[in-house]
Amino acid sequence: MSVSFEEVGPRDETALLRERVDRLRSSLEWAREAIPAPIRDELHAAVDRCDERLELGIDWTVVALAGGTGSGKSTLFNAVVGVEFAVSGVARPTTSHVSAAVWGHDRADALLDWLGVSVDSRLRRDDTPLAEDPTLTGLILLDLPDHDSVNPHNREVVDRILPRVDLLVWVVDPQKYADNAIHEGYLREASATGQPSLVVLNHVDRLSTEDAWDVARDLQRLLAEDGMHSVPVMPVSARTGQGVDVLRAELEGAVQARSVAADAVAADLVDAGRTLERALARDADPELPDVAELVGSLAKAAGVDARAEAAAAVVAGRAASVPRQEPMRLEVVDRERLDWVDAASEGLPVQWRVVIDEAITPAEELTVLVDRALAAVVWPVADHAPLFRRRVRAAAIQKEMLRLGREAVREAVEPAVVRPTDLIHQAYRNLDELTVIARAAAPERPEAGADEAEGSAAGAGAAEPEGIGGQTDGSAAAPEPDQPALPADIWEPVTRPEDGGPAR
Ligand SMILES: Nc1nc2c(ncn2[C@@H]2O[C@H](COP(=O)(O)OP(=O)(O)OP(=O)(O)O)[C@@H](O)[C@H]2O)c(=O)[nH]1
Ligand SMILES: [Mg+2]
Repeated sequence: MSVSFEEVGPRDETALLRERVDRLRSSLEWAREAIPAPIRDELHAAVDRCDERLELGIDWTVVALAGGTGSGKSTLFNAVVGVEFAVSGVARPTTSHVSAAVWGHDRADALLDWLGVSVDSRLRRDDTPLAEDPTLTGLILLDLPDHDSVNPHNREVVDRILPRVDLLVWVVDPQKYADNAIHEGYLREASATGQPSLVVLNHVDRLSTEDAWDVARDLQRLLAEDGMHSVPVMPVSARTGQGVDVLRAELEGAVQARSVAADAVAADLVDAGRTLERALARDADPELPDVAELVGSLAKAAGVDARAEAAAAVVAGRAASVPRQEPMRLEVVDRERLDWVDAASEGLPVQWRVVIDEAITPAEELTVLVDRALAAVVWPVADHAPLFRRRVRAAAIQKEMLRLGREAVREAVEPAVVRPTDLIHQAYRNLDELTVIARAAAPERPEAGADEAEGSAAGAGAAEPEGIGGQTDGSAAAPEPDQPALPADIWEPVTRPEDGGPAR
Protein backbone atom coordinates (compact mmCIF):
# COMPACT_ATOMS: atom_id res chain seq x y z
CA MET A 1 0.00 0.00 0.00
CA SER A 2 1.20 3.44 -0.71
CA VAL A 3 -0.14 6.84 0.19
CA SER A 4 -2.43 7.97 -2.59
CA PHE A 5 -1.88 11.29 -4.28
CA GLU A 6 -3.61 12.93 -7.17
CA GLU A 7 -1.31 12.69 -10.16
CA VAL A 8 -0.63 15.74 -12.23
CA GLY A 9 1.04 16.26 -15.55
CA PRO A 10 4.18 18.22 -16.18
CA ARG A 11 4.96 20.86 -13.64
CA ASP A 12 3.78 23.81 -15.64
CA GLU A 13 0.91 24.23 -13.25
CA THR A 14 2.38 27.35 -11.70
CA ALA A 15 2.19 29.12 -15.04
CA LEU A 16 -1.40 28.05 -15.59
CA LEU A 17 -2.54 29.06 -12.12
CA ARG A 18 -0.58 32.30 -12.26
CA GLU A 19 -2.30 33.14 -15.54
CA ARG A 20 -5.74 32.46 -14.06
CA VAL A 21 -5.06 34.51 -10.95
CA ASP A 22 -3.75 37.40 -13.07
CA ARG A 23 -6.83 37.24 -15.24
CA LEU A 24 -9.06 37.23 -12.18
CA ARG A 25 -7.25 40.28 -10.80
CA SER A 26 -7.44 42.32 -14.00
CA SER A 27 -11.03 41.27 -14.65
CA LEU A 28 -11.94 42.44 -11.17
CA GLU A 29 -10.33 45.77 -11.95
CA TRP A 30 -12.29 46.14 -15.15
CA ALA A 31 -15.53 44.92 -13.75
CA ARG A 32 -15.24 46.57 -10.34
CA GLU A 33 -18.65 48.15 -10.38
CA ALA A 34 -20.41 45.14 -11.82
CA ILE A 35 -19.63 43.01 -8.79
CA PRO A 36 -21.30 43.70 -5.48
CA ALA A 37 -18.82 44.90 -2.86
CA PRO A 38 -19.00 41.86 -0.51
CA ILE A 39 -18.39 39.47 -3.40
CA ARG A 40 -15.61 41.68 -4.67
CA ASP A 41 -13.95 41.69 -1.26
CA GLU A 42 -14.07 37.91 -1.12
CA LEU A 43 -12.53 37.70 -4.56
CA HIS A 44 -9.78 40.17 -3.73
CA ALA A 45 -8.94 38.16 -0.63
CA ALA A 46 -8.73 35.02 -2.78
CA VAL A 47 -6.43 36.78 -5.24
CA ASP A 48 -4.16 37.93 -2.40
CA ARG A 49 -3.98 34.43 -0.94
CA CYS A 50 -3.19 32.92 -4.33
CA ASP A 51 -0.53 35.56 -4.96
CA GLU A 52 1.16 34.80 -1.68
CA ARG A 53 1.23 31.07 -2.37
CA LEU A 54 2.38 31.43 -5.95
CA GLU A 55 5.10 33.75 -4.77
CA LEU A 56 6.48 31.02 -2.53
CA GLY A 57 6.49 28.54 -5.38
CA ILE A 58 3.89 25.83 -5.51
CA ASP A 59 5.92 23.17 -7.25
CA TRP A 60 7.73 22.09 -4.14
CA THR A 61 6.67 19.01 -2.25
CA VAL A 62 7.14 19.52 1.46
CA VAL A 63 7.43 16.38 3.58
CA ALA A 64 7.72 16.60 7.36
CA LEU A 65 9.13 14.02 9.73
CA ALA A 66 7.15 14.51 12.90
CA GLY A 67 6.51 12.56 16.08
CA GLY A 68 7.48 12.21 19.70
CA THR A 69 10.89 12.91 21.12
CA GLY A 70 13.46 10.18 20.55
CA SER A 71 11.33 8.40 17.93
CA GLY A 72 14.23 8.87 15.54
CA LYS A 73 13.14 11.70 13.26
CA SER A 74 16.58 13.26 12.98
CA THR A 75 18.27 9.89 12.49
CA LEU A 76 15.75 9.02 9.79
CA PHE A 77 16.25 12.40 8.15
CA ASN A 78 19.97 11.70 7.94
CA ALA A 79 19.35 8.17 6.66
CA VAL A 80 17.16 9.45 3.82
CA VAL A 81 19.46 12.34 3.02
CA GLY A 82 22.62 10.24 3.27
CA VAL A 83 24.44 12.95 5.22
CA GLU A 84 24.75 13.50 8.96
CA PHE A 85 23.08 16.88 8.98
CA ALA A 86 20.28 16.86 11.51
CA VAL A 87 21.52 16.47 15.04
CA SER A 88 20.28 13.28 16.62
CA GLY A 89 21.09 12.37 20.15
CA VAL A 90 20.39 10.87 23.47
CA ALA A 91 19.62 14.07 25.35
CA ARG A 92 15.88 14.70 25.00
CA PRO A 93 14.49 16.61 23.27
CA THR A 94 17.34 16.97 20.81
CA THR A 95 15.83 18.95 17.97
CA SER A 96 14.36 22.35 18.69
CA HIS A 97 14.65 23.95 15.28
CA VAL A 98 13.63 22.64 11.89
CA SER A 99 16.20 21.24 9.46
CA ALA A 100 15.43 21.06 5.76
CA ALA A 101 16.98 19.09 2.92
CA VAL A 102 16.18 20.58 -0.47
CA TRP A 103 16.38 18.53 -3.65
CA GLY A 104 16.12 20.93 -6.54
CA HIS A 105 17.72 23.45 -8.79
CA ASP A 106 16.11 26.33 -7.05
CA ARG A 107 17.04 27.42 -3.53
CA ALA A 108 13.43 27.65 -2.29
CA ASP A 109 14.48 30.50 -0.01
CA ALA A 110 11.09 32.22 0.07
CA LEU A 111 9.35 28.99 0.98
CA LEU A 112 11.93 28.04 3.61
CA ASP A 113 11.71 31.55 5.11
CA TRP A 114 7.95 31.18 5.23
CA LEU A 115 8.28 27.78 6.87
CA GLY A 116 10.65 29.35 9.37
CA VAL A 117 13.70 27.22 8.57
CA SER A 118 16.82 29.18 9.51
CA VAL A 119 19.45 29.69 6.83
CA ASP A 120 22.07 27.46 8.45
CA SER A 121 19.55 24.62 8.76
CA ARG A 122 19.09 24.28 5.00
CA LEU A 123 20.90 21.49 3.23
CA ARG A 124 21.04 21.96 -0.51
CA ARG A 125 22.45 20.70 -3.75
CA ASP A 126 25.41 23.05 -3.48
CA ASP A 127 26.28 21.58 -0.11
CA THR A 128 26.04 17.85 -0.70
CA PRO A 129 25.46 15.26 -3.39
CA LEU A 130 21.92 14.76 -2.14
CA ALA A 131 20.28 16.58 -5.01
CA GLU A 132 21.89 14.27 -7.54
CA ASP A 133 18.84 12.06 -7.20
CA PRO A 134 16.58 13.36 -9.98
CA THR A 135 13.58 11.34 -8.78
CA LEU A 136 13.48 13.49 -5.66
CA THR A 137 13.89 16.84 -7.40
CA GLY A 138 11.33 19.22 -5.94
CA LEU A 139 11.35 17.61 -2.50
CA ILE A 140 11.88 19.50 0.73
CA LEU A 141 12.29 17.13 3.66
CA LEU A 142 11.85 18.64 7.10
CA ASP A 143 13.07 17.28 10.41
CA LEU A 144 10.74 18.73 13.02
CA PRO A 145 11.11 19.05 16.76
CA ASP A 146 9.05 16.69 18.90
CA HIS A 147 5.37 17.56 19.16
CA ASP A 148 5.09 16.36 22.75
CA SER A 149 7.95 18.43 23.96
CA VAL A 150 8.68 19.78 27.38
CA ASN A 151 9.69 22.81 25.40
CA PRO A 152 6.48 24.65 24.38
CA HIS A 153 8.29 26.35 21.51
CA ASN A 154 8.71 22.95 19.82
CA ARG A 155 5.01 22.33 19.80
CA GLU A 156 4.38 25.77 18.31
CA VAL A 157 6.80 25.00 15.48
CA VAL A 158 5.05 21.71 14.77
CA ASP A 159 1.61 23.32 14.90
CA ARG A 160 2.65 26.01 12.48
CA ILE A 161 4.34 23.78 9.95
CA LEU A 162 2.20 20.66 9.75
CA PRO A 163 -0.82 22.21 8.01
CA ARG A 164 1.54 23.42 5.30
CA VAL A 165 3.11 20.11 4.37
CA ASP A 166 2.26 17.86 1.47
CA LEU A 167 3.01 14.63 3.27
CA LEU A 168 3.14 14.03 6.98
CA VAL A 169 5.49 11.23 8.01
CA TRP A 170 4.69 10.37 11.61
CA VAL A 171 7.64 8.58 13.23
CA VAL A 172 6.94 6.30 16.19
CA ASP A 173 9.05 4.27 18.54
CA PRO A 174 7.85 0.68 19.17
CA GLN A 175 8.06 1.27 22.90
CA LYS A 176 5.83 4.28 22.82
CA TYR A 177 3.52 3.68 19.92
CA ALA A 178 0.58 2.68 22.06
CA ASP A 179 0.59 5.77 24.23
CA ASN A 180 -1.63 8.63 23.34
CA ALA A 181 0.86 10.01 20.82
CA ILE A 182 -0.85 8.68 17.72
CA HIS A 183 -4.27 9.31 19.18
CA GLU A 184 -3.50 12.95 19.40
CA GLY A 185 -4.78 15.50 16.98
CA TYR A 186 -2.11 15.69 14.30
CA LEU A 187 -2.61 12.47 12.41
CA ARG A 188 -6.36 12.49 12.83
CA GLU A 189 -6.48 16.08 11.66
CA ALA A 190 -4.37 15.19 8.62
CA SER A 191 -6.60 12.26 7.88
CA ALA A 192 -9.77 14.33 8.28
CA THR A 193 -8.55 17.06 5.95
CA GLY A 194 -7.28 14.61 3.34
CA GLN A 195 -3.65 15.50 3.94
CA PRO A 196 -1.55 12.48 2.89
CA SER A 197 0.18 10.88 5.83
CA LEU A 198 1.96 7.71 6.79
CA VAL A 199 3.31 6.24 9.98
CA VAL A 200 6.89 5.06 10.20
CA LEU A 201 7.42 2.41 12.82
CA ASN A 202 11.08 3.08 13.57
CA HIS A 203 13.64 1.15 15.60
CA VAL A 204 12.55 -2.20 14.16
CA ASP A 205 16.18 -3.39 14.43
CA ARG A 206 15.53 -3.61 18.15
CA LEU A 207 12.71 -6.11 17.68
CA SER A 208 12.56 -9.66 16.50
CA THR A 209 10.82 -10.07 13.17
CA GLU A 210 7.83 -11.57 14.88
CA ASP A 211 7.54 -8.79 17.44
CA ALA A 212 7.95 -6.17 14.76
CA TRP A 213 5.06 -7.72 12.86
CA ASP A 214 2.93 -7.77 15.95
CA VAL A 215 3.68 -4.19 16.79
CA ALA A 216 3.06 -2.98 13.24
CA ARG A 217 -0.21 -4.88 13.10
CA ASP A 218 -1.28 -3.50 16.44
CA LEU A 219 -0.34 -0.01 15.37
CA GLN A 220 -2.37 -0.38 12.22
CA ARG A 221 -5.31 -1.59 14.31
CA LEU A 222 -5.05 1.45 16.58
CA LEU A 223 -5.03 3.75 13.60
CA ALA A 224 -8.05 1.98 12.13
CA GLU A 225 -9.88 2.25 15.43
CA ASP A 226 -9.33 5.96 15.22
CA GLY A 227 -10.80 6.01 11.73
CA MET A 228 -7.46 6.28 9.94
CA HIS A 229 -7.95 3.45 7.47
CA SER A 230 -5.86 4.96 4.74
CA VAL A 231 -2.74 5.71 6.75
CA PRO A 232 -0.11 3.10 5.97
CA VAL A 233 2.37 1.81 8.50
CA MET A 234 5.94 1.45 7.35
CA PRO A 235 8.45 -0.53 9.41
CA VAL A 236 11.88 1.08 9.26
CA SER A 237 15.16 1.18 11.03
CA ALA A 238 16.79 4.55 10.67
CA ARG A 239 19.86 3.08 12.27
CA THR A 240 20.42 0.09 9.95
CA GLY A 241 18.72 1.61 6.93
CA GLN A 242 16.17 -1.19 6.75
CA GLY A 243 13.00 -0.01 4.98
CA VAL A 244 14.48 3.39 4.20
CA ASP A 245 14.38 2.59 0.48
CA VAL A 246 10.62 1.98 0.78
CA LEU A 247 10.24 5.35 2.45
CA ARG A 248 12.27 6.95 -0.31
CA ALA A 249 9.95 5.35 -2.87
CA GLU A 250 7.00 7.00 -1.07
CA LEU A 251 8.82 10.31 -1.16
CA GLU A 252 9.33 9.90 -4.90
CA GLY A 253 5.60 9.30 -5.22
CA ALA A 254 4.91 12.44 -3.23
CA VAL A 255 7.20 14.46 -5.49
CA GLN A 256 5.24 13.33 -8.53
CA ALA A 257 2.01 14.42 -6.95
CA ARG A 258 0.24 17.68 -6.72
CA SER A 259 1.41 19.97 -3.95
CA VAL A 260 -0.74 21.27 -1.12
CA ALA A 261 0.03 24.81 -2.26
CA ALA A 262 -1.05 24.07 -5.84
CA ASP A 263 -4.20 22.46 -4.50
CA ALA A 264 -4.87 25.45 -2.29
CA VAL A 265 -4.54 27.89 -5.19
CA ALA A 266 -6.72 25.72 -7.42
CA ALA A 267 -9.28 25.39 -4.62
CA ASP A 268 -9.26 29.14 -4.07
CA LEU A 269 -10.00 29.65 -7.75
CA VAL A 270 -12.82 27.13 -7.60
CA ASP A 271 -14.23 28.98 -4.59
CA ALA A 272 -13.84 32.26 -6.45
CA GLY A 273 -15.83 30.70 -9.29
CA ARG A 274 -18.59 29.70 -6.88
CA THR A 275 -18.64 33.18 -5.38
CA LEU A 276 -18.83 34.68 -8.83
CA GLU A 277 -21.84 32.61 -9.74
CA ARG A 278 -23.76 34.97 -7.50
CA ALA A 279 -22.69 37.94 -9.62
CA LEU A 280 -22.86 36.50 -13.13
CA ALA A 281 -25.65 35.22 -15.32
CA ARG A 282 -25.47 31.53 -16.03
CA ASP A 283 -24.42 30.73 -19.61
CA ALA A 284 -24.45 34.35 -20.79
CA ASP A 285 -22.04 34.92 -23.64
CA PRO A 286 -21.72 38.64 -24.36
CA GLU A 287 -21.25 39.56 -27.99
CA LEU A 288 -19.75 42.68 -29.45
CA PRO A 289 -22.50 44.57 -31.30
CA ASP A 290 -22.08 45.21 -35.02
CA VAL A 291 -19.33 47.85 -35.27
CA ALA A 292 -19.94 48.52 -38.96
CA GLU A 293 -23.56 49.31 -38.18
CA LEU A 294 -22.63 51.81 -35.46
CA VAL A 295 -20.03 53.45 -37.69
CA GLY A 296 -22.45 53.57 -40.63
CA SER A 297 -25.20 55.14 -38.53
CA LEU A 298 -22.93 57.77 -37.00
CA ALA A 299 -21.38 58.61 -40.36
CA LYS A 300 -24.80 58.97 -41.88
CA ALA A 301 -25.97 61.14 -39.01
CA ALA A 302 -22.88 63.32 -39.51
CA GLY A 303 -23.91 63.88 -43.11
CA VAL A 304 -21.23 61.69 -44.70
CA ASP A 305 -23.72 59.84 -46.91
CA ALA A 306 -25.46 63.05 -47.98
CA ARG A 307 -22.19 64.77 -48.82
CA ALA A 308 -20.97 61.75 -50.79
CA GLU A 309 -24.20 61.78 -52.74
CA ALA A 310 -23.91 65.52 -53.32
CA ALA A 311 -20.32 65.10 -54.52
CA ALA A 312 -21.55 62.48 -56.99
CA ALA A 313 -24.22 64.91 -58.17
CA VAL A 314 -21.60 67.63 -58.69
CA VAL A 315 -19.45 65.25 -60.74
CA ALA A 316 -22.50 64.23 -62.70
CA GLY A 317 -23.36 67.87 -63.37
CA ARG A 318 -26.59 67.69 -61.39
CA ALA A 319 -25.48 70.03 -58.60
CA ALA A 320 -23.24 73.01 -58.20
CA SER A 321 -21.42 72.27 -54.93
CA VAL A 322 -21.06 69.92 -52.00
CA PRO A 323 -22.72 71.22 -48.79
CA ARG A 324 -20.55 72.03 -45.79
CA GLN A 325 -19.96 69.50 -43.06
CA GLU A 326 -22.73 69.98 -40.46
CA PRO A 327 -21.93 69.37 -36.79
CA MET A 328 -23.16 66.08 -35.34
CA ARG A 329 -26.38 66.16 -33.37
CA LEU A 330 -25.94 65.09 -29.78
CA GLU A 331 -29.28 63.30 -29.53
CA VAL A 332 -28.37 61.06 -32.46
CA VAL A 333 -25.06 60.09 -30.88
CA ASP A 334 -26.81 59.53 -27.59
CA ARG A 335 -29.37 57.20 -29.18
CA GLU A 336 -26.77 55.23 -31.15
CA ARG A 337 -24.63 54.93 -28.08
CA LEU A 338 -27.47 53.61 -25.94
CA ASP A 339 -28.42 51.09 -28.62
CA TRP A 340 -24.82 49.91 -28.48
CA VAL A 341 -24.84 49.61 -24.70
CA ASP A 342 -28.12 47.64 -24.84
CA ALA A 343 -26.81 45.23 -27.42
CA ALA A 344 -23.46 44.83 -25.64
CA SER A 345 -25.07 43.98 -22.31
CA GLU A 346 -27.76 41.67 -23.61
CA GLY A 347 -28.14 38.66 -21.34
CA LEU A 348 -25.80 40.07 -18.68
CA PRO A 349 -26.84 41.05 -15.16
CA VAL A 350 -28.04 44.62 -15.02
CA GLN A 351 -24.90 45.94 -13.28
CA TRP A 352 -22.89 44.98 -16.33
CA ARG A 353 -24.96 47.35 -18.46
CA VAL A 354 -24.00 50.14 -16.08
CA VAL A 355 -20.34 49.17 -16.26
CA ILE A 356 -20.32 49.14 -20.06
CA ASP A 357 -22.18 52.44 -20.12
CA GLU A 358 -19.57 53.97 -17.84
CA ALA A 359 -16.62 52.45 -19.64
CA ILE A 360 -17.42 53.90 -23.02
CA THR A 361 -17.03 57.58 -23.85
CA PRO A 362 -20.03 59.77 -22.93
CA ALA A 363 -22.22 61.04 -25.74
CA GLU A 364 -21.06 64.68 -25.60
CA GLU A 365 -17.44 63.71 -25.88
CA LEU A 366 -18.16 61.15 -28.55
CA THR A 367 -19.97 63.81 -30.58
CA VAL A 368 -16.91 66.05 -30.43
CA LEU A 369 -14.60 63.17 -31.34
CA VAL A 370 -16.63 62.21 -34.39
CA ASP A 371 -16.91 65.83 -35.53
CA ARG A 372 -13.21 66.34 -35.10
CA ALA A 373 -12.35 63.17 -36.96
CA LEU A 374 -14.55 64.13 -39.90
CA ALA A 375 -13.21 67.68 -39.96
CA ALA A 376 -9.69 66.29 -40.35
CA VAL A 377 -10.55 64.24 -43.43
CA VAL A 378 -9.04 65.41 -46.71
CA TRP A 379 -12.01 64.97 -49.02
CA PRO A 380 -11.56 64.53 -52.77
CA VAL A 381 -12.52 67.57 -54.83
CA ALA A 382 -15.76 67.15 -56.74
CA ASP A 383 -15.39 68.61 -60.28
CA HIS A 384 -17.64 68.28 -63.24
CA ALA A 385 -16.45 65.33 -65.25
CA PRO A 386 -16.51 65.01 -69.05
CA LEU A 387 -19.85 63.67 -70.15
CA PHE A 388 -18.76 60.18 -71.10
CA ARG A 389 -17.00 59.64 -67.72
CA ARG A 390 -19.65 61.10 -65.46
CA ARG A 391 -21.29 57.92 -64.28
CA VAL A 392 -18.08 56.15 -63.45
CA ARG A 393 -16.51 59.20 -61.74
CA ALA A 394 -19.69 59.99 -59.79
CA ALA A 395 -19.88 56.44 -58.45
CA ALA A 396 -16.17 56.46 -57.61
CA ILE A 397 -16.24 59.75 -55.67
CA GLN A 398 -19.35 58.72 -53.79
CA LYS A 399 -17.72 55.47 -52.79
CA GLU A 400 -14.46 57.13 -51.83
CA MET A 401 -16.19 59.77 -49.69
CA LEU A 402 -18.22 57.14 -47.89
CA ARG A 403 -15.06 55.13 -47.26
CA LEU A 404 -13.11 58.12 -45.93
CA GLY A 405 -15.98 59.31 -43.75
CA ARG A 406 -16.67 55.91 -42.26
CA GLU A 407 -13.00 55.26 -41.68
CA ALA A 408 -12.71 58.53 -39.76
CA VAL A 409 -15.75 57.67 -37.66
CA ARG A 410 -14.40 54.18 -37.03
CA GLU A 411 -11.10 55.60 -35.85
CA ALA A 412 -12.96 57.78 -33.37
CA VAL A 413 -15.30 55.05 -32.20
CA GLU A 414 -12.76 52.25 -31.88
CA PRO A 415 -10.93 53.49 -28.75
CA ALA A 416 -13.96 55.33 -27.37
CA VAL A 417 -16.59 52.59 -27.65
CA VAL A 418 -15.44 49.31 -29.16
CA ARG A 419 -12.29 48.63 -27.17
CA PRO A 420 -13.73 49.37 -23.72
CA THR A 421 -16.73 47.19 -24.50
CA ASP A 422 -14.47 44.41 -25.64
CA LEU A 423 -12.40 44.64 -22.45
CA ILE A 424 -15.48 44.45 -20.25
CA HIS A 425 -16.67 41.46 -22.24
CA GLN A 426 -13.29 39.81 -21.80
CA ALA A 427 -13.44 40.49 -18.07
CA TYR A 428 -16.89 38.92 -17.99
CA ARG A 429 -15.68 35.86 -19.88
CA ASN A 430 -12.62 35.49 -17.64
CA LEU A 431 -14.78 35.58 -14.56
CA ASP A 432 -17.33 33.31 -16.14
CA GLU A 433 -14.55 30.85 -16.95
CA LEU A 434 -14.01 30.46 -13.20
CA THR A 435 -17.67 29.66 -12.64
CA VAL A 436 -17.39 26.99 -15.33
CA ILE A 437 -14.31 25.56 -13.60
CA ALA A 438 -16.16 25.62 -10.28
CA ARG A 439 -19.13 23.80 -11.77
CA ALA A 440 -16.86 21.24 -13.37
CA ALA A 441 -15.03 20.74 -10.07
CA ALA A 442 -18.20 20.09 -8.09
CA PRO A 443 -19.06 16.57 -9.29
CA GLU A 444 -15.44 15.47 -8.90
CA ARG A 445 -15.56 15.89 -5.15
CA PRO A 446 -15.03 12.37 -3.86
CA GLU A 447 -17.53 10.87 -1.53
CA ALA A 448 -15.84 10.54 1.81
CA GLY A 449 -14.06 7.26 2.15
CA ALA A 450 -14.82 5.88 -1.31
CA ASP A 451 -11.70 7.19 -2.95
CA GLU A 452 -9.50 6.41 -0.04
CA ALA A 453 -10.44 2.78 -0.18
CA GLU A 454 -9.80 2.69 -3.89
CA GLY A 455 -6.51 4.51 -3.47
CA SER A 456 -5.39 1.95 -0.94
CA ALA A 457 -6.21 -0.94 -3.18
CA ALA A 458 -4.60 0.66 -6.19
CA GLY A 459 -1.47 1.49 -4.31
CA ALA A 460 -1.12 -1.89 -2.69
CA GLY A 461 1.71 -3.03 -4.91
CA ALA A 462 3.44 0.32 -5.23
CA ALA A 463 5.68 0.09 -2.23
CA GLU A 464 5.97 -3.63 -1.66
CA PRO A 465 8.34 -3.62 1.27
CA GLU A 466 11.06 -6.09 1.95
CA GLY A 467 9.28 -6.84 5.16
CA ILE A 468 10.90 -7.12 8.50
CA GLY A 469 13.80 -9.50 8.50
CA GLY A 470 13.08 -10.37 4.89
CA GLN A 471 9.46 -11.37 5.40
CA THR A 472 7.57 -10.58 2.21
CA ASP A 473 4.28 -12.34 2.54
CA GLY A 474 1.85 -9.64 1.57
CA SER A 475 -1.18 -11.71 0.57
CA ALA A 476 -4.32 -9.81 1.45
CA ALA A 477 -7.84 -11.05 1.95
CA ALA A 478 -10.30 -9.18 -0.20
CA PRO A 479 -12.69 -7.16 1.94
CA GLU A 480 -16.28 -8.31 2.13
CA PRO A 481 -18.36 -5.99 -0.02
CA ASP A 482 -20.42 -4.67 2.88
CA GLN A 483 -17.55 -4.33 5.29
CA PRO A 484 -15.54 -1.19 5.82
CA ALA A 485 -12.39 -0.84 3.75
CA LEU A 486 -9.33 -2.50 5.15
CA PRO A 487 -6.85 -0.26 6.83
CA ALA A 488 -4.03 0.73 4.59
CA ASP A 489 -1.45 -1.68 5.93
CA ILE A 490 1.56 -1.41 3.74
CA TRP A 491 2.53 -4.96 4.02
CA GLU A 492 -0.41 -6.91 5.24
CA PRO A 493 -4.00 -6.30 6.17
CA VAL A 494 -4.90 -5.91 9.76
CA THR A 495 -6.85 -8.58 11.54
CA ARG A 496 -10.00 -6.93 12.75
CA PRO A 497 -11.88 -8.29 15.75
CA GLU A 498 -15.13 -8.53 13.79
CA ASP A 499 -13.45 -10.93 11.35
CA GLY A 500 -13.27 -13.38 14.21
CA GLY A 501 -9.70 -14.29 13.46
CA PRO A 502 -6.82 -13.70 11.12
CA ALA A 503 -7.72 -12.29 7.77
CA ARG A 504 -5.58 -14.78 5.91
N1 LIG B 1 18.32 1.18 17.49
C1 LIG B 1 17.86 2.27 16.90
N2 LIG B 1 18.10 3.48 17.42
C2 LIG B 1 17.63 4.56 16.77
C3 LIG B 1 16.89 4.44 15.56
N3 LIG B 1 16.55 5.68 15.17
C4 LIG B 1 17.05 6.55 16.08
N4 LIG B 1 17.71 5.88 17.03
C5 LIG B 1 18.37 6.46 18.19
O1 LIG B 1 17.36 7.07 18.99
C6 LIG B 1 17.90 8.25 19.59
C7 LIG B 1 17.01 9.40 19.24
O2 LIG B 1 17.09 9.65 17.86
P1 LIG B 1 16.82 11.05 17.23
O3 LIG B 1 16.95 10.87 15.78
O4 LIG B 1 17.61 12.11 17.89
O5 LIG B 1 15.31 11.23 17.65
P2 LIG B 1 14.37 12.47 17.35
O6 LIG B 1 13.03 11.93 17.02
O7 LIG B 1 14.98 13.34 16.35
O8 LIG B 1 14.30 13.18 18.75
P3 LIG B 1 13.97 14.72 19.09
O9 LIG B 1 14.78 15.56 18.21
O10 LIG B 1 14.26 14.87 20.52
O11 LIG B 1 12.50 14.89 18.82
C8 LIG B 1 19.32 8.39 19.08
O12 LIG B 1 20.20 7.89 20.03
C9 LIG B 1 19.34 7.54 17.83
O13 LIG B 1 20.62 7.01 17.55
C10 LIG B 1 16.66 3.13 15.05
O14 LIG B 1 16.03 2.92 14.02
N5 LIG B 1 17.17 2.09 15.76
MG1 LIG C 1 15.49 15.28 16.37
